[in-house]
Amino acid sequence: MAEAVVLLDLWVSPFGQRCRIALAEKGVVYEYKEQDLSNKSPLLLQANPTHKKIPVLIHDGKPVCESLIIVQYIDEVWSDGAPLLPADPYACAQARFWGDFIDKKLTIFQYAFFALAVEYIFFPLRMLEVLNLVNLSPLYYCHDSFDPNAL
Ligand SMILES: N[C@@H](CCC(=O)N[C@@H](CS)C(=O)NCC(=O)O)C(=O)O
Repeated sequence: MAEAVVLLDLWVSPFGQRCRIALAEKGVVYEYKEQDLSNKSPLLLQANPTHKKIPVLIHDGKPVCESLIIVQYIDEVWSDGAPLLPADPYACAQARFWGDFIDKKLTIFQYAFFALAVEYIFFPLRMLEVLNLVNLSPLYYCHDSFDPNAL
């Protein structure tokens, strides 16, 4: 029977992308299960009760959490494919250093980008809310009950 491999993931996640690249490099066939992080599934909560985060690789019913650990696990389990990390210990340490660097530094920019994007999307609504408070809202002036003589 073929091994069951499931990836709990979210398309935009850089951590998930890391695991998808590793699985693709090794040619592993797996089931992709997109997760809604605003309403976490019982499967995600059960598979990663400590952090409750994606990605989670479930291999034959056993969950593996944390993207760098998942990548290492993929490399070790599907060892017949080309290795993901260099054989030379020093080169391997360098590769791990950059993986860790990305976790600590680059992802901060990604989070900041999304936070800013959300700010920009909601900016017009926030502006209307503030203008409404001081009766300057265009919505207020377009309202049926607006009577300029009453000013
Ligand atoms: N260190 C973790 C980070 C995983 C992570 O931050 N995942 C985010 C999505 S990109 C998540 O699941 N967030 C949900 C939450 O924080 O509740 C890894 O490398 O797998």
